[in-house]
Parts: sequence; C-alpha cells; structure tokens
Amino acid sequence: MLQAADAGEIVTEMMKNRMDPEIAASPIEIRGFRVFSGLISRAGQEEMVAVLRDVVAAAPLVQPVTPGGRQMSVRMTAAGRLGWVTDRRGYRYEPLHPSGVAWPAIPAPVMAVWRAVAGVDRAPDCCLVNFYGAGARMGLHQDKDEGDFSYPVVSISLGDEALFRMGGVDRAEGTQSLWLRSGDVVVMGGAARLAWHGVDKVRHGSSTLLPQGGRINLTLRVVAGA
Ligand SMILES: O=C(O)CCC(=O)C(=O)O
Repeated sequence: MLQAADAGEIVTEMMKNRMDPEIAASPIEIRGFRVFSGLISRAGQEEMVAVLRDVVAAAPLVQPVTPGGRQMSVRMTAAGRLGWVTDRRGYRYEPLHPSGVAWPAIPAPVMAVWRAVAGVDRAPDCCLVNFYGAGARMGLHQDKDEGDFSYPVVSISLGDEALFRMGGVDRAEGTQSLWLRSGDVVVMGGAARLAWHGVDKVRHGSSTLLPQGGRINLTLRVVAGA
C-alpha cells in the first residue's frame, strides 16, 4: 500500500489531473469491483483524449483476431513497457506493436489515475487501449495473461456509455451489470481480480467527448515476470 506520507502528494496530483479526491475516497463496491463514478472531470477527460491521440499516432489501433481466428469488434493498441496482443499465436504481452515499433510511454494523466486508486506501490507495465466504435462489444472474459494477480487492474472509461457486466471468479456465478459513463474508473483487485467481466453494449453517440462518437477504455495492468 502507499505510505501515508504520499497521501498529500496524491491529492495534489489528483487535483492537477482534474480528479475529485472525495470520489476517490468513496467508491461503491459491487461484487468486489470498486467503482469510482465520475472520478475524472470533463476537462480531465478532454486532456486525456488529447494525450491518447499521440499514443494512437505512435502505435495505431489494430482490429485483432482471437487465437481461434475470430475478428474482435474492438480496436486496440497499448502504451507502456508491454502491450497486450492477440493473434493466431495466442493471447500474450509483447514489447513491440505488431508494426515493430516500441509502445509509447503511458501518458502522465493516466498514470495519475493509477496512483489515485490502485493502492499499490508499483507502476503498471501496460495500458491497454480499447476503442469501441458503433456495434463493438467485448465478451465475458478474465484478465489472466499477467504473471502476478496480487496487483489490481484499473479501468478508465471515456466517451460513450457502456453496459459493463461483472461476474465472479467462477463463470457459473451470476452477473450484475452497470452502465459506465465517461470519467468513471473501476478497480478490479482482490477477490475481483480474476472475476469474469465484459461489455455487452455501448450506446453509440451517447457522449459528446469524442466528436465522431465511440468509447475508449483503458486498462492498466502489472505484468510481473513477463
Ligand atoms: O471496456 C471495458 O470496460 C472493459 C475492458 C476489458 O475488460 C479488458 O480490456 O479486458
């Protein structure tokens, strides 16, 4: 956990990056998923989109296929030391974008969200960037390609609203759904770290953050040992 001495610095960093410290201190908990509704202000979201444009310029979005050959509806790229990729060879983390270039660094405003909510003294290795255009969704899955599940996954929503489905570690457990809005942050840690989750649908055009509509989701992950 972060030391108490860091708390003041984290609040200062939150304010600088237009997060609400009161929301950061009082998430709601659903099945172990910690939900920070409206953590990032509209101005903060706009700043984040601006820096993400640089990420996408350096490492363009790709529409990957699963190991089974099914094309995903979501387009993806990444930032950080490692990026998550999928193709016929499998799901894995790679040090290079499929084009052969290194992934860009995780932008500072995104790192600030990690520091505000992750509660661990370790930086993430990967920021997976998912872009949901009209009709895109993500099936129920577990995030389990990382080497150490003691660190949380931090998920940031920007743009159109998404119906996020949360289950348990056992796929047979029931699920519960929640509409995630732009500026919301979800932490999947502890009992929820290996919980099944997915995005059933996105209300295309429901947010004005992205001029053409669409949703960006960022997931920050520690990929220890990779
Ligand atoms: O888009 C979301 O809210 C969830 C993304 C996700 O589950 C993932 O990238 O593993």
